[in-house]
Amino acid sequence: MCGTCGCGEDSHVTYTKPGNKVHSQTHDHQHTHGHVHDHSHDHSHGHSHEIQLEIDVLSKNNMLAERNRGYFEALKIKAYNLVSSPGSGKTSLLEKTIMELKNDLDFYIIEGDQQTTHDADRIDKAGAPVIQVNTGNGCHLDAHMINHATKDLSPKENGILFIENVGNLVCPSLFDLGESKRIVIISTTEGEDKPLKYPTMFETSHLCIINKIDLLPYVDFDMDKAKSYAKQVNPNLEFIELSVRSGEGMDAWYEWLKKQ
Ligand SMILES: Nc1nc2c(ncn2[C@@H]2O[C@H](COP(=O)(O)OP(=O)(O)OP(=O)(O)O)[C@@H](O)[C@H]2O)c(=O)[nH]1
Ligand SMILES: [Mg+2]
Repeated sequence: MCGTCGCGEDSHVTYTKPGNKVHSQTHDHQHTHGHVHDHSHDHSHGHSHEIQLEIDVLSKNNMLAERNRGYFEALKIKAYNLVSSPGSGKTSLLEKTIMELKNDLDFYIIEGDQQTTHDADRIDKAGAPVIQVNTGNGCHLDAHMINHATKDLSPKENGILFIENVGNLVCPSLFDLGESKRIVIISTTEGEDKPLKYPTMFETSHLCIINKIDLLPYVDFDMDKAKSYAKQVNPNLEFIELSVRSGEGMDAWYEWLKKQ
């Protein structure tokens, strides 16, 4: 987990709605977490301490995630946690989905990035309520951030909440946010071996969207292999192949969303 990647030390999280800063906060757990990275000590006696801290951080997160889940269920809100490496097309998928379905469905968006409000600005233009969570040094969203951002967004009953996680195929996989389903996106430019290299992300997802199929003629991406690798780590994973750019496959995505 983040104990090995340096994520979160002194993390200062900010919550921003396009046009106005909501507020910022320093995260408790990130400080606890910070001890894990004290490289001045002798590593030979630090491991059980590190493991205990990781367990504590994750169990606190899981408890908060269950609270979020209860809140979503009470309001019949479907919450989807979108995870992927940077640049696979998460925001593009959301922009197009909002523009094409906003008359039928109520969308609410939480955008996670280390810095900038670029993605929230894009979503705002597409026409859905959005809040940007900047995680500072942190490389994932956690259940506490979602709790906080959800209160600011106040989604209505029967709404759909998309949570665009920080682009990273490792740490976000360990943090339950209380989502109804987790959606992993890979794009054809990333290589088909990602499910084997980053198995936890694929193991914990319900749906795998394979984006940028318009680029298939130009890249060495073996679709069958990609799916079979993903099935090796998660036999129950569903797949949708699409291109946000060309629109091919978007209908299958919309059908999936509507049948949930
Ligand atoms: N060719 C092609 N390009 C795409 C497609 N979808 C997205 N892109 C491009 O891919 C780039 C990254 O898209 P984003 O939507 O910003 O990706 P992201 O996953 O939100 O990125 P981060 O938030 O930084 O992790 C942009 O230049 C998009 O225009 C697609 O279907 N085909
Ligand atoms: Mg994005």
